[in-house]
Amino acid sequence: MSFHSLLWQTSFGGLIFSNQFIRIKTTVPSSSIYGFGEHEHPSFRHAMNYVKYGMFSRDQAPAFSNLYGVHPFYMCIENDFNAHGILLLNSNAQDVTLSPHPSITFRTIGGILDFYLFLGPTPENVVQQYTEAIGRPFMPPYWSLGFQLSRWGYNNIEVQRKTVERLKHYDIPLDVQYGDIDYMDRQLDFTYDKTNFAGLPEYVKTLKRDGMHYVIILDPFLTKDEPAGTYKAYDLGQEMGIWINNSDGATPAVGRAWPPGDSVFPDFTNPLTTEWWIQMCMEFKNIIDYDGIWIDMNEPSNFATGQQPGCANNNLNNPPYVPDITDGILAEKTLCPDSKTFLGDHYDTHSLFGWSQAKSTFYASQNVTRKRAFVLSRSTFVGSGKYTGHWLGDNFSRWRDMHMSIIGMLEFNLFGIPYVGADICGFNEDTNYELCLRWMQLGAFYPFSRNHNSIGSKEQDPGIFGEKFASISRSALLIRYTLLPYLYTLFYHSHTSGSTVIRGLMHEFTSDPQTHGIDKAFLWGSSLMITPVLEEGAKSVSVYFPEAFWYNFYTGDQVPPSWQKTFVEVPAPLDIIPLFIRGGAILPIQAPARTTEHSRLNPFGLIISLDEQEEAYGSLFWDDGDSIDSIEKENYFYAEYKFSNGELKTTVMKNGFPGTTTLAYENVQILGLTSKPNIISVNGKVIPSDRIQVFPSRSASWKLLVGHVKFKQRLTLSPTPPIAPPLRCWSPVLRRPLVASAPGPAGSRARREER
Ligand code: MIG
Repeated sequence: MSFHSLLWQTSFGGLIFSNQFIRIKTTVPSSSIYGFGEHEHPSFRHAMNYVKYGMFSRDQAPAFSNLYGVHPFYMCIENDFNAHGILLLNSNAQDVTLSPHPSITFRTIGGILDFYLFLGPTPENVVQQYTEAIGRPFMPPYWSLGFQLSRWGYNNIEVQRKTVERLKHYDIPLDVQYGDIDYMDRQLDFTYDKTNFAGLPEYVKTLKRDGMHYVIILDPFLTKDEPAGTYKAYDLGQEMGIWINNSDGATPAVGRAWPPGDSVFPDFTNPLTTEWWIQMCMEFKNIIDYDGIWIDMNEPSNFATGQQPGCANNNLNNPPYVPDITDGILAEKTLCPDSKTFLGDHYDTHSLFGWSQAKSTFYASQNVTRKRAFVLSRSTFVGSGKYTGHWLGDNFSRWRDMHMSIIGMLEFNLFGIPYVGADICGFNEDTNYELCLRWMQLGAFYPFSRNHNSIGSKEQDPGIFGEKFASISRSALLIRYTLLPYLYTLFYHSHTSGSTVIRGLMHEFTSDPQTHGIDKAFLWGSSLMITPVLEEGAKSVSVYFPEAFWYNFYTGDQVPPSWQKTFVEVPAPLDIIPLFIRGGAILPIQAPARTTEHSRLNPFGLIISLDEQEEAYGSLFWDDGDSIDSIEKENYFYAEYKFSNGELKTTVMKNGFPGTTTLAYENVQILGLTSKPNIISVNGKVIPSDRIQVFPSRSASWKLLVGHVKFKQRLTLSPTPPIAPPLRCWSPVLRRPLVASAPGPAGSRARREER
C-alpha cells in the first residue's frame, strides 16, 4: 500500500511549449476538483466529463463561460482526504479541460508555465498557503459588513431618498447606500447630475449623520470629447499620458462606452496612473463625501470589438490558437490584444486590468477617506483579495441564480477573496415577492450583503413589498447584525492567517465524502451552518448534518444525534432561514441596531454551544472598525474563549484598543447544558437565579444574564465563587458538578485557532 498520492504526473506526454501556445497535461489523484474561475459553475465540485473552462476577463453576465475575472487555481481533495492546491500564475488567455481519467489539460497562449503547489493537508491549510503566496485578504471596515442597498436607475434623488426612507420606516438595518452611474452627469466619472441628483452632496452628509456610509461607482473609461478645458479627469490624464495606447505605443486607444462621445482607458499598470487616479478621487471627495469606491466595467469593457478603427490582422490579434472563450474573439467587448500598456502588450495584461485598478483604488480610497479602504471590483485576478471585494456580476432574478451565488462565494473564498456576494433579489429581469424574500434571507449571510437591481427593473428593496416582507427581511438582517462580531472575527483570521470566511462543509468534514458535493449549504467559519431555501414554493429544506453536535439557532434545541450523517427535511416556513450552530463553538454576538455605527455600542454576548466533550472554543477580534492597519499597528483587542469542565475562561491575548472600556458583555447562552445551572458565578460573583433563563422558552439550553461585565475583564463563568460558601452547580445529565477550578489566571495559551 502506498502512503503517497501522486499529485501530478505529466510523464505520458502532451507538453507543447511554443511562443503562442503552451500545453501541459497532468493526471490528478481524484475527481474532487474545485476552483478555476471566473465562471458560473453548475456545481462546486466539478464534473470531470471533458468540461472546458476558458479564462479571459470579460464583461459577461454569469453563464457557463469566461466571466469578469481570472483565477487559474484549483483545489483537489485526494482519495485519502488530504487536500492540495495548484496555481498556474499566468495572465494570458487560457483554458483547462477536466477529463475523467482524471486529468487536467492546461492551455495558455503566452507567458510561461509558472506553477505553484500548496500541500495542505487540509482545505483550510491550502487556502492559507495560497493566500500567503498571493496576498492575504484585506480587512474590511466594520460598516461594510452591514446591509447595503443599491440600484442602477433610481434616476433621481427623490426615488433614492424615498427608498432609504422606506427601509427606515420598517426599521430595516441599512449601513451603506450606493450611487450607480445614474448619479453622474451623463455618466462622466467625477461628476454628479446637478439636475436629477440636485442636492446629492448634502444628502450624502445626511445619510452619514444617520450612521450610514456612501459608496460611489467609478468606470474605467473617460470621454475624450468634452470641450477642451471642461473635463479635468480627461485633460489631466491626457497631459500625463496615462492611457492604454494603440499598437504604436504612442496614440491612445479609443473605444466607446457609457459616456457621450468616444472614450480612452487609463492604464493602471502605469504608476503615474495611480497618481492621477488618487488626485481625481481626492478632488471629488470635496464634492461628494463618499466612503468607498465601486469599480465596474474593468475587464476592461468596451462596447465594440477592439478600439477604433478595429484590430489589425496580426499574430497578437489573431493567435493561432484561441482558448475556449465566448465567441472565440479576444478583442470582443474590449480592446485589441496588440494595444500597449506600461507592463506590456494588452495580449498579456488584459486580464490584469481589474487587479491593477483595484490596487490603485485601494490606495485612492485610503488617501481620500484617511480610513480603511473599501473597494468593490468586478474584475479580479490572482491576488486581488488583498485590495478588493467582489460581487458576482449581473445575475438574474431567478431561483437558479441563488444556488449559483453560493457556488460563486465558495469559489471566491478559495481564490482569497472572501468579501463576496451576489446582487440580492437578482440584477437582470424583474424579481418577485417569494424569490426576493428567500434571497433577502440568503443574502443576510453573504459576506458582502447588498440588494442591487438593474435599470428598468421593478423596485426590489426590502421595503417595497409591504409590512410582512419587511419584517421577515428585518429579522434575517437582525440575525446577521447580532452575529457581526463573529463575522468580523472571521475576517480578522482571514486577513492574518488566510482562512476562509465562507466555506463548504467539505472544508470541515473532509473525511466524509458526502460533504464533497454539497453546495446548497455553507458555513460561516467552522461553526454556523446556513441552509437556505432555494426553490419556489418550498417550505422545507433537505439538510445534511455531518458528524458533529448541531443546535437549532432559533430554539437552542440540539439536533437529534440520529440525524448525523443523514439528509433530513427541515421545516422552513416563509419567515425562516434554517440555521444551525455546530457544537464546540463560542460565537461572540452583539445586540443589533439599524446601523453598525449604533450596534457597535450595544452589549455583547456569547453563544456557547457544547460539543460531545462538553467543550467549546471561540475568539473575538475588536477594534475601532475603520482605522487603516489597526492590526499591523496592534490597536486592537483579541480574546480567546474556552469552555470546559463547566467553566468559561477568557484569555485576553491583545488589549490594544482603548475603546473597549465602555463595552460590556450582558448575556451568555449555553447550548447543550441540558440541566438548569443552579448557581453560577461570573468573575467570582454569584448571579441571582432569576437571571438564568431557559433559552428561549422550551428547550434545554440556557441564557444567562450576566449583568454588566466589562469587556476588558476576563469573562469567566464558574459555578462557585472561590471563597463564598461551597455552592455547587450540579448537572444531572453530565452527572457531575459544573465546577472545576476557581476563576483564576487564564489557562494555557495554546488554543485551537478558529478551526
Ligand atoms: O453596462 O453601472 O455589473 O452592477 O449596475 C452595465 C451600471 C454597467 C454593470 C454592473 C452593474 C451596474 C451597471 N454596470
